[in-house]
Amino acid sequence: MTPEKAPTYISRLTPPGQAALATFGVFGSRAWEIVRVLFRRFSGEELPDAPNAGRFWFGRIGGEIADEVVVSVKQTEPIPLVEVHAHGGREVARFLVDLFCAQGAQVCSWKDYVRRTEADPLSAEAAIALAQATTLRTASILLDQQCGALRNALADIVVAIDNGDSGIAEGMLDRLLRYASVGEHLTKPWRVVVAGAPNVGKSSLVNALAGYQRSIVAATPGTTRDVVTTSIALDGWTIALADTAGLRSEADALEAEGIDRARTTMADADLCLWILDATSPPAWPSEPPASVLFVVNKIDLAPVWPIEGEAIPISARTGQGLNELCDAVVSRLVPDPPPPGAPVPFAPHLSASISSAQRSLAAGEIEAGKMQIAALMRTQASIVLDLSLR
Ligand SMILES: Nc1nc2c(ncn2[C@@H]2O[C@H](COP(=O)(O)OP(=O)(O)OP(=O)(O)O)[C@@H](O)[C@H]2O)c(=O)[nH]1
Ligand SMILES: [Mg+2]
Repeated sequence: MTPEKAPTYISRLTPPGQAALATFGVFGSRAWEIVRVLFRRFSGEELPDAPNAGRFWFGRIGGEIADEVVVSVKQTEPIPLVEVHAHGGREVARFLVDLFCAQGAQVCSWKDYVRRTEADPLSAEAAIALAQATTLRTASILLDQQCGALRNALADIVVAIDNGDSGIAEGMLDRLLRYASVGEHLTKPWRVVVAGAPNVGKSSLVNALAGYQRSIVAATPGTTRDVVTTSIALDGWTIALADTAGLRSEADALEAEGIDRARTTMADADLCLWILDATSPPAWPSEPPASVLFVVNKIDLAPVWPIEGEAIPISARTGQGLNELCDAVVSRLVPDPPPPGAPVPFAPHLSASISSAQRSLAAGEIEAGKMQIAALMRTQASIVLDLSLR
């Protein structure tokens, strides 16, 4: 499609819903032409034919009903890109989008907009992921990737291959894959499950870590029936913490269903905190989970069994030992955190492609490996127009 024939898009860049302001991006060869038709300056003067990037104007868009807006020119080359800052709210947004569509613009989602307007596909994907980051730590790693950390590392690997240093390139790919697990969890939380026998203090621990009373705590064994998940962040890593029903063999039908759910959650978790009670004989798991930390709770009371070995002593009631427990969880989940600026494959499909390229190099298929890395740098996730915005 020639640039003239390519559609001009309008996209709401701020989330839908109640807000003071909404920002729209208008992108395409007719972006400025459409804005000129719709926009009226308060001074009554016409907008210029060809504006410079960085210029902005205050005025109105609409007829009898109109919204006050600021129009700003973000880019003129290679394709014009204009932002419209209007009032927020669903109806105002719908009204403005309809006006642009009546002039021939097409609606696209903000993700699609980022992919179309960002020259580097990896930067675009990192920018999209960045919008989902919930902690400063995960956001700063994604920001590094948006600024080119991964792209530059991949470019260096292609250079190494071109220089005939495929062994060096393999090592470089290996270093990237060190951070595959971290990369996968920048936008998706680690799953940590709190499990153990009834009444050992699982819900009390979840509440202590969450900082509020998320789960019901009671002296009656079998209080928690369903899986209760809480979002927390430890050392900047996001975690979905799941409280579960206490595991025991004698249980009524309802509790047995909760126990089934607890077992499924344990099987899917990245880490299990298996809680033991210092004040009753230890109830160990019948099958130890793949990744587990043993935690002895209620150490504010006199223990009835000798607590030794690697179990972490805590009191969910007084908070004793919780810092040590959090440190142990973080070291288990992220033993090797990436330093600032490090390249991180920030999505599972990136790590999968890097692994595949590494396998090709290891098998002596140098050209195939190089092509896989080059393809990764051109990766553009499929663009789906989100017409639901209209
Ligand atoms: N002294 C003391 N009591 C605690 C501590 N943690 C929990 N408890 C008490 O132990 C009892 C059970 O606590 P829960 O947190 O409900 O235990 P649970 O493991 O979630 O129990 P179920 O949901 O029944 O499996 C409650 O009476 C809590 O107050 C602790 O660190 N010290
Ligand atoms: Mg409970």
